[in-house]
Amino acid sequence: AIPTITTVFLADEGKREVYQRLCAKFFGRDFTVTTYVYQPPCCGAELAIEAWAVSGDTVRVSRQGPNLMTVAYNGLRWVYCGGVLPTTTSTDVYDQSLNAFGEMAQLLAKWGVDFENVVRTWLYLGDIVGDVGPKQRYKELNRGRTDFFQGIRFGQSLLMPGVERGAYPASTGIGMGGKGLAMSCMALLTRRPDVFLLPLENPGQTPAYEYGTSYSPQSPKFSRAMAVILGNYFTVWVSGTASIVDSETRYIDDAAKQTEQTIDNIERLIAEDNFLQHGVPGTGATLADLSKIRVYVKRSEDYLACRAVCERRFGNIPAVYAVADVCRPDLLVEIEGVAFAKRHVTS
Ligand code: 3EB
Repeated sequence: AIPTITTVFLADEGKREVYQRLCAKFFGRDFTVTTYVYQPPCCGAELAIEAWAVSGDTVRVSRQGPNLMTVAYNGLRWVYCGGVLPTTTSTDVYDQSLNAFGEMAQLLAKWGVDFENVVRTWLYLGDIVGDVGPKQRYKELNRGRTDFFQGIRFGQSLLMPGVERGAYPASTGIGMGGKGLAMSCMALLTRRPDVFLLPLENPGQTPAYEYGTSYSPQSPKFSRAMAVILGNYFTVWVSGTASIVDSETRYIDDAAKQTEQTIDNIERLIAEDNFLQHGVPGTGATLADLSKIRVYVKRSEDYLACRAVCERRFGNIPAVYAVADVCRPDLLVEIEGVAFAKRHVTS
C-alpha cells in the first residue's frame, strides 16, 4: 500500500519539528501530505498518527509539493490538500480564515482544481471558544468561511439532480492548542456518468447553515455529510457530529450521554431511510460501515466513558481519540468518520 495522508495529533506544539523529522524518516521520500494538529491524544501518548494508504494495480498516486496529493483510479481523481496555514501576518481570525481558504484554493487551482470540487473540509482553530460575543473566534471563522464560500457553486455537474440548497462540503470545525489555524480539504473530480454527490442533512438536526444567529451571526456553512455515489457503491464523509438535536445541545455535562446522542445522530444521518428522504433509494450505511473515526473529547477525564460508548456502538474500528475544544462551550464530544458500502439497487 502507498501511504497518502497523515494527520498527526500532538500533545506538545513545541515538538512539531522533532516529529516532522521522525515522519520524514519513517515515510521516506514519498512523504505523505501531513497536517499537524495540536490535540493531545486522550491515552496520554505524545502523539497519535492517523495514516491513510491506498493500494491496487490501477491506482496512481502523485504528490504535488508538501500540501497536495492526488489519488487516481477507476476514472476518479481525489485531490487532497492538507496542512495549510494562513500566510497573513494578521492575528485576526476572520482575516486568517479568508486567507487560509484562499491558500487552499490557490494550491488546488495550480493543479487545475476548482474549489467548487471540494467535498470535505477540516478546520482546526486554536482557542476556538475564546473571546466572547459576536467576536468569538469560532464565529469569526464562520464569517470568513461564509464570505469565502459566497458565489461558489459546490458540486456543479456532479450534484445529484434535484439538490437545490446547501451543497456545502462536509466539515469538521474543532479546537486545538495554541492560537493558530490549520485547514485541509478533499476534492473530487471525475467524468464518470455514474458518480453523484449527495449532500445529506439530518432530519433530527437543524441544518448548520440554518442555525439561528445566536450561535453565530454568519451560520456555519457545511453539510452534515457528503455522500458520493459511485455506481453500485458509495462513500459518505460524515462531518464532525455532536450532541445536538434541532439546534440545541442535549445532555449538558454528561459526556457518556452526549456520546450516545452523537452516535444516534450519525446512525440516522447515514441510514437508508435518510438517503430515501433525500431521493436516493437502495443506499444506506450502518455504524459498522464506518472505516475509521475520530473522536474529539473536550475534557480528558471523559475519555474512558466516551470510549466505552464508542466501542460498544461502533465495534472495533480504527479510531483516534484526541482532546480538543468543541466550538460550543457546552459540547463535550464531537465525532467524524467516513463510511463505505455497497448499494443494493442498480440504477
Ligand atoms: C455542530 O453540529 C457542531 O464549523 O465546520 C461540527 C462540524 C461543528 C463542523 C464546522 C462545526 C463544524 O454545529 C460543530
